[in-house]
Amino acid sequence: MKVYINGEFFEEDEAKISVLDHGLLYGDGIFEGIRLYKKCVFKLNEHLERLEHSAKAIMLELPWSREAIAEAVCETCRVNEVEDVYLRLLVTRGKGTLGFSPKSCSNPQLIILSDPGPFYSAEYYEEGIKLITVPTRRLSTAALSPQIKSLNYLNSILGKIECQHLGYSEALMLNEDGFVAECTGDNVFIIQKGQLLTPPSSAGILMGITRQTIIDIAERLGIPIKETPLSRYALWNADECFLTGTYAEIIPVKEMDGRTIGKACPGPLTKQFTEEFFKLNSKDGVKI
Ligand code: PXG
Repeated sequence: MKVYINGEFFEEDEAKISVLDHGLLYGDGIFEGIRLYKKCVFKLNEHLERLEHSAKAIMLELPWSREAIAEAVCETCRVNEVEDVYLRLLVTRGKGTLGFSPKSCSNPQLIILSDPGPFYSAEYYEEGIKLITVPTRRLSTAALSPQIKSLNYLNSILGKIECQHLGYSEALMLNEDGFVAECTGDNVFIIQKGQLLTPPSSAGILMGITRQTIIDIAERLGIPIKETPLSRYALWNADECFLTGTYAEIIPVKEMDGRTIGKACPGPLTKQFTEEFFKLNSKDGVKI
């Protein structure tokens, strides 16, 4: 893999940043996970808009235009000669002195990594995944906006560690009020009596780009969609449940806290959303 750093490409072992970069020292930076499908960067504009919003929230002035970042993403795909890949784009605060103040940092680093996969096991997509609720709650929105895709993912990492400790591979995380928020890196949907339900932004979730894609598909297909607070009880008794994320794509959920979900996994609407999602993938984006 050739790694992009501020306009240059490096072999993986040669790609380096300073140990005084505040991205490393304090998780002071932001990122996006982006997917290339058949030489088309899916929803690139949406990802770059979200990156700009994260940057604004942490008062990190991006010294590159959206067009320049888009070109860097496409160039990374071309240089790596890939057609389908997962891209991770990071912006660190840059090298500074010790101490939290970002004032000592003047040179943000734009880094683009690419990962050809394989990603999750095929079994998850064919048979569904088992979820378990973990004790660690999502961070309070009053403490840190979940919209900021920051380089500090310890909240999600703790969720991951806890579910793995219990023998599961993915965790359902609740918000402070005990309502369903999301998984460690994926949004959650259920289907109940033909209606698609997902937690609202006020549940303290990242407004996923895949989540929005599913909402758009539902609206187009005339499937009723509601963003509403969900309890664990609602998930246990759902007809269908699935997770969405750039990395995960769409993963059906077969079991939640030991309760089998619905009658078959993947359920019929989950299958339909998955088909529609893959029809869009190589269309709704930017050709490299
Ligand atoms: N929630 C959280 C907390 C996330 O980090 C999603 C939902 C899904 O959002 P999108 O926009 O992708 O539909 C995410 C996505 C990585 C990585 O290593 C990043 C995510 C998930 C898994 C891995 O780059 N973020």
